[in-house]
Amino acid sequence: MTTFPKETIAAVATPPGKGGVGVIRVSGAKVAHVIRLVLGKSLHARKAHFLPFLDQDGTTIDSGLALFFPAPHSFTGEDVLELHAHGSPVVLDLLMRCILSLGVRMARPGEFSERAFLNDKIDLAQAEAIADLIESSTVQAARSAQRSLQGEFSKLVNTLVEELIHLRLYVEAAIDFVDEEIDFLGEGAIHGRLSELLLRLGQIQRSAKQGCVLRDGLTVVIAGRPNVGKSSLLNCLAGRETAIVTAIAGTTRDLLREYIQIDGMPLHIIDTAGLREGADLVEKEGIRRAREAISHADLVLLMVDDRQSKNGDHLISEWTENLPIVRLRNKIDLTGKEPGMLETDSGVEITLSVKTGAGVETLRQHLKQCAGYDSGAGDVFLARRRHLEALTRAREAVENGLRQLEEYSAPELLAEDLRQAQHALSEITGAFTTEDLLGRVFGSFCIGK
Ligand SMILES: Nc1nc2c(ncn2[C@@H]2O[C@H](COP(=O)(O)OP(=O)(O)OP(=O)(O)O)[C@@H](O)[C@H]2O)c(=O)[nH]1
Ligand SMILES: [Mg+2]
Repeated sequence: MTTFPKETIAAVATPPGKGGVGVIRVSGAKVAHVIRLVLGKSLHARKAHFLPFLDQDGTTIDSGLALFFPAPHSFTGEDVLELHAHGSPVVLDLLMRCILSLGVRMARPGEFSERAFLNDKIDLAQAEAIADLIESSTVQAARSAQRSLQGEFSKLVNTLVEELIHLRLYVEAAIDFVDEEIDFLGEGAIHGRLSELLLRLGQIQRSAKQGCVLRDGLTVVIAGRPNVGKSSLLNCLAGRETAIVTAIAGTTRDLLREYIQIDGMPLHIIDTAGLREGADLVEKEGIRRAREAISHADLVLLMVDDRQSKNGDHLISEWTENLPIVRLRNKIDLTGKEPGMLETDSGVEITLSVKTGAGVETLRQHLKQCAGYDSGAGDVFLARRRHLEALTRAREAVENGLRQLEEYSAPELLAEDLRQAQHALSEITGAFTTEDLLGRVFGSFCIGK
């Protein structure tokens, strides 16, 4: 675990720029010293004081509210001072300079949250939820982040960790008392508990997956031959004329990005240059970029003109192995086909007309389904890919353990799998961490958090 931080840190906690109020936060052992010198008097715990803020020669920099939260009852668990000044960058700069001259150093990004974590005020998933709440771009994302921040996600994970600890004790007892008459492992009880554990892991995984989509959004790339209606679809989904649409093949050359929401689910949609041979230099570059965008997509909408018989797969098949593809047959207003969705051998195919709008709603609903998103689901908590990965590792370990038990009756191997599963889950809440993981988590925060 990281060494206990000794230095006192300070940062402006409000966003850069001008505003009604600007807040400076100070945390650490030197807070009392800062209070004495900047405020000239002592403060009552957790009471708002309206006071002048003084610089070293006693001149008033500004007046405002000062709040003192003595350790351990503060956000970081250390002594914390908050100064609420006027939101002027100059005033805040002067105040910061004054505080930093008292042996306090500038906080690194996320350092307040990191200290809160190191002092056991919050766990790692909650610390991440703070950053996610601040960054959230939809109401649903904010609500889910709040749920994680209040510890709902951690509570679920901790219950599973407890169960794993019990199971490990049980299995290890069975190994130690192998000669006893009672056959612990043969009873079927352990089998049932493992299956139950897998079920619950699966539920959390589903919920976390939704949380991940809510946080990061799905990246959807529209690809296909020139002139099939890709840019028209982008405009239609975005609800505005972002892309130029003409009857000339090769209209789009650059990648065009739009950020949209479908019933609260964030989507990054990318329109690309039509794929074809023999294009000019500019279009060739566009096609190269299109291919790159496709290879990084979460989902590809592969569009063809319904008047053409081919499904367009040959255009992208070389570099889209394992990539989810939804096939779109556009311009059905010209062929008279009915709008709708079809399950084919190669996946889902949606017939639509971007021009008349027929079938577009089917596509929108299908995109939600692809992301596993349910706007009515109440118990989603915001999650990160890191959490999903840990949940997957835990699940694989338990599955493997169950197999060891069923196929080889090998309790030693099961015990090791259970240990690994516990380890993976504990990484989510930070009960097991490495310096590297902490650096990655807190380094992505903004200053003052
Ligand atoms: N009839 C009909 N025309 C459509 C439909 N969708 C798009 N179009 C027309 O098809 C032509 C090409 O549309 P775009 O959206 O520019 O096609 P694109 O795939 O982006 O083309 P490139 O950028 O050249 O690759 C335009 O004239 C559109 O108005 C549709 O559903 N029905
Ligand atoms: Mg286009």
